[in-house]
Amino acid sequence: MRNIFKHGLAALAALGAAGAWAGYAFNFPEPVTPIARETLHMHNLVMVVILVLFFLVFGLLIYSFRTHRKDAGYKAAKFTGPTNRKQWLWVLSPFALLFFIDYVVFGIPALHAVIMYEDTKTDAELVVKVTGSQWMWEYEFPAEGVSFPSRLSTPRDQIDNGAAKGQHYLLEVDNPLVLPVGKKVRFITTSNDVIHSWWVPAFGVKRDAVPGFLREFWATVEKTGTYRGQCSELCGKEHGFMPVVVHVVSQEEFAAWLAQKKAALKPTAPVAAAEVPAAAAVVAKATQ
Ligand SMILES: [Cu+2]
Repeated sequence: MRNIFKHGLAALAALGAAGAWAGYAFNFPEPVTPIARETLHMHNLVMVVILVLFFLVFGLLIYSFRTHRKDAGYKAAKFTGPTNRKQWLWVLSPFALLFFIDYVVFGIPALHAVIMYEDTKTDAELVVKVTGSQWMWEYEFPAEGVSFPSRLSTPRDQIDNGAAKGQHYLLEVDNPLVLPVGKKVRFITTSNDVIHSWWVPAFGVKRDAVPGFLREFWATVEKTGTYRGQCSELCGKEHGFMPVVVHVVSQEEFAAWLAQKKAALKPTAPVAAAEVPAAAAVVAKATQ
């Protein structure tokens, strides 16, 4: 018994050691888009309300068990349902309270968040098409005729335990997506093969990339920096090897990057129907 206790303590101490938790944070990543901020706000609001309800209800239960017990001389009531006004009030008030919390306290901000999330078009200054494929992402700026693949750049040695793992192990790519800070970017996402999901936690956006469909989301990143994410829809054996890396830079740096990309890459032909390239491809195929 003593040994178990000792080993338990040692295990706890090991878990508590700072090294064991390196790379883990207690809270969510710092939100850098309006959507991420709103989502975190909703989460915090719900957590506070449900914790208050939890302690209130359990407090009442424990109080009731203690006060209304038989050996303290309490006589149980005989009624089986509410009969007078006071009893009806006791029955209906928790219902009314929960209704209010659900539809007003949570409902209004949640509705606001969902409407905001879906508003991909208002004031969007840039369109980026994100195509998932097994196992990499392809980014396209349809208006600029620029597209490029973004693949995992972690060396194979690190994956096979032949070398020490780097700081951004499995979260680094050869060609990161570059975006300007403070600009609303409309993302259009689709897939070449199976369902993938483009996810950057700090942006608060995660949207499935579904073959044959165009799905949208948006982000206005308010802070420059490098943001990392992952594919978050099981998409095959290298699902864990298609990270997302986004560099958010100033408008000038973005313009310079785009110009350099344009010059370096063979530009794709400007797409006439930029809104529906995948649909156009399907139609072209069907008419062949
Ligand atoms: Cu994937």
